[in-house]
Amino acid sequence: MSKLVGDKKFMERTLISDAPRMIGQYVKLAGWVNSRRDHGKLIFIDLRDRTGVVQIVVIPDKESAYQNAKDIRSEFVVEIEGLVKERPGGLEKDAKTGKIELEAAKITVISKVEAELPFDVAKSELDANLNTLLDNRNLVLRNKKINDIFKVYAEMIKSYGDVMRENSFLEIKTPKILSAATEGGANFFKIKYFDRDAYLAQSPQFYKQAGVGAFERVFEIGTVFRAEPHFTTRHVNEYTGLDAEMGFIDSFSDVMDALEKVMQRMLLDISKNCQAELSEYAAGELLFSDKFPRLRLTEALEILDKEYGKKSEDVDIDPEGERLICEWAKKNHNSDFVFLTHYPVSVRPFYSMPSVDGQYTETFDLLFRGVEIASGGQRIHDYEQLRSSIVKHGLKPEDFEHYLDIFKLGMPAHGGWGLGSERIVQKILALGSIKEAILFPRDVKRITP
Ligand code: AMO
Repeated sequence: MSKLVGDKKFMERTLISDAPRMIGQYVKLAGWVNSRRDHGKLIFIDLRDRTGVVQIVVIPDKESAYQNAKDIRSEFVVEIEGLVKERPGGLEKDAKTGKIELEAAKITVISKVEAELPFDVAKSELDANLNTLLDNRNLVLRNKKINDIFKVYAEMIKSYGDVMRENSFLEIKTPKILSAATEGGANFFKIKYFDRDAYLAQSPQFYKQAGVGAFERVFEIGTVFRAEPHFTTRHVNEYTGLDAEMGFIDSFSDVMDALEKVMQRMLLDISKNCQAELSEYAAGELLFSDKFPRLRLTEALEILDKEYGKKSEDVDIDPEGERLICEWAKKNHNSDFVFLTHYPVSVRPFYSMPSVDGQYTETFDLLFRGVEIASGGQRIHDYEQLRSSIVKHGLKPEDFEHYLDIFKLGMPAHGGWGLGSERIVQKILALGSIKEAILFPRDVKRITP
C-alpha cells in the first residue's frame, strides 16, 4: 500500500494486527522494539505497536537492514519494511508474536533510546516495588499488563458516559477553581488566584445540584482534589469522580436503584469488552445481582459485633469494618457490592436530607470488594431547612450565599452520588494500590512525574 504525497510515493504503515492477513505482501510496520536477539547470523526483533507484537527476522543478505539492526536496542522506535511470511510452526511456536513474521528489507531508526533502561518492559511482570514503578512511570506504562489497566479504565469511563446518557442525564463540566471550600471541610487545597485566595474543588457537589435546577439530571466525569494527608492504598490527592445528580426523586432509594444499574452496566461492559485484559489479572469472577444488598449502618455495626466480634467505639464504620461487611455480603448474598444506608447526621455533610427521626440521614455508601466506592443520598431542597442545617453543622450561611441562591429559585426533591473511578478499577483488577489505576498519581509525597 502506498500513497502519493506531493510528487513522492510513500508506503503506508500497516498495523501489526493487520499483518497476518497480508502473507506474501511487502509492508511497512512501525513501532517500538520489545527486544533484539542475535542467533548465529540472524537477528530477531520483536516489534510492538498499539495492536500487538510481531517477530522480525533480519538476514545478512539484506545488507543495509542488517547493519541498522545491529545497533537497535529495546524501546528504539523504528520503521521496518519487508515481506510478510508464514512462520514455520505457526501459532504454537510462539503465541505472543503470532503465526507470521516479517523478513526485513529496510530498517529506519526513527528515535533512539539515550538512557540505560531500568526495566525490560517486554517482560510479562515487572519485578519492582510500587515507588520504583511510579518513579519510572513513562517507561513502565509501556508494559503490556500495566498498559492494559488503562484499557479497562477507558472502557469503564466510556460505559459510565453511555449508561448515563441513555438514562437522559446531561453531561456537564463544573469549575474546579472555587472562591470557597466546597463542603466546608478542611480537605481543600488553597491556591493563589491573582490577588486573592481560591480553592481547588474537592467535589462538584454544589454545581451538580445547580445542574438539577437547570437540567433535572446531570452527570460529570471530573477531577477532584483532596488535601488529605493519607498514606493508604485507597487515597490519592487528585482523582477522577464519576458524579451524578437527579431531580424529582421520591426517596433516596431511587438514587440507589439508579446507581445499581450504572454499576451493573459498567461491569457488564468491562466483562464483555475487556476479556483479554481481565484474564491477565487474577481478580476472580465479579459477583453481582439485580439488587445489591442494602443494610442500615446500625445493622452493619451489629453484624460486625455479633459475627466478627468487632465492637465499634464510633457511630460510623471504619475501613476494617467495611472490609468485613463486604466479606459478609459475599458469604450471605453472593455479592461483591453492599449498600450501607442511614448514616448519622453528625457524620454526613450539611446538605444531606435528614430522616424523619432527625438522627439519621437519607444517605448511603456503596461498598465494593472491601472498600467504599461511592457516597450519595437525598439532599435538602428547602431553602430554610438548608440554611438551618448549615448553622447546625457549625458553618456560616454567608459563606454559602451562591449555593443557597439555588434553593430560592425552585428546586425539586433530588439526590445523587459521587463515585471514585480509580477505586472501581483497583477493585475489579485486585490491584494492591489505587495508584496503580492512575496514569500519574498524586499523593502526599508525589507530584512527579
Ligand atoms: P465522598 O467524599 O465520599 O463524597 O467522595 C465520593 C467518592 O470519591 C472517592 N474518593 C476518593 N478516591 C481516591 N482518593 C481519595 N482521597 C478519595 N476521596 C473520596 C470514593 C468516595 O466514595 N459530594 C459527595 C458525593 C455525593 O454525595 O454525591 C462526596 O464527595 O470512592
